[in-house]
Amino acid sequence: MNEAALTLEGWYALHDFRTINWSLWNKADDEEKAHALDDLQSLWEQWKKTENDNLGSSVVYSIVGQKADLVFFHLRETLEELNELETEFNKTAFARYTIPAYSYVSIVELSNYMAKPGATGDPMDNPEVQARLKPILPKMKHICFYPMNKKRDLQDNWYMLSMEERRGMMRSHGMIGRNYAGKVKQIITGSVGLDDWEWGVTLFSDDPLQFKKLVYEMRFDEVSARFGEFGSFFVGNRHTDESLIAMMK
Ligand code: 76R
Repeated sequence: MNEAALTLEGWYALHDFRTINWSLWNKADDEEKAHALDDLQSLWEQWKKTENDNLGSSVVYSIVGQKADLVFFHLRETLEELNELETEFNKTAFARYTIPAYSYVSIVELSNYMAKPGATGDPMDNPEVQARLKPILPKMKHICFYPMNKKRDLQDNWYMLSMEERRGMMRSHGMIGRNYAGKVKQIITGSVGLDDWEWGVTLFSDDPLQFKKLVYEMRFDEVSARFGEFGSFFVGNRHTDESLIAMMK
């Protein structure tokens, strides 16, 4: 059997995409709207507290285009906590005015392709590794999310390549990525056995054009050009609780 890449896992991730039911919202009276927004606000306060206590992280973005209107992106220690907060959200008066559009369940993942040879000790004891596995999500202006696979065709099967071949390609991938340091922040979440694709790719930037530049440049790199298969792309703008509430008013 071929050598599997070793992976380290951190917080579980839920990308919860919702469409706003505007016709229902527009029919609601002022009292119903105020109740819905109060519910949303108090849940959001809890998410902030969880983040301040370093027990998880949450961000909310609008989605541009018709695939969804909002994405709630949560990281938590356990799958149970993700489930609880999803149910808690669904119970709010605000959720009554939303329709599920798409969701993605995965876990923050780091692989050992770029590990320094000869490194000793348990990487889980390394504070830098811990910070990457349990990240406080960036509060940058834009988000881009898409799921992806690596191909398993007869000619191009990522999983049949040797560790050396894969490491070489991942090095080239990482070199391209590094050119975007400071401009794009990426969080790779693994989802083999958890959701329909193998990874979720979440990118954050203050300039949405950098998503296009980065993804385009990677298309020419062997690991994406030969092996990458991509799902739907979702792109949007950051919401704070104030901006979302203002938008609904
Ligand atoms: O661990 C590291 O961050 C260093 C090297 C690195 C790995 C191991 C790295 C760097 N990535 C890694 C793994 Mn990545 N990445 C993607 C996409 O659209 C496409 O073509 C692909 C989607 C983008 C845009 C991106 C960006 N990366 C992975 C994996 C797991 C592979 C596996 O295990 O087989 C996937 C699926 C994936 C996909 N990557 C970077 C970036 C960027 C910007 C970097 C540089 C990060 C930095 O140096 O700060």
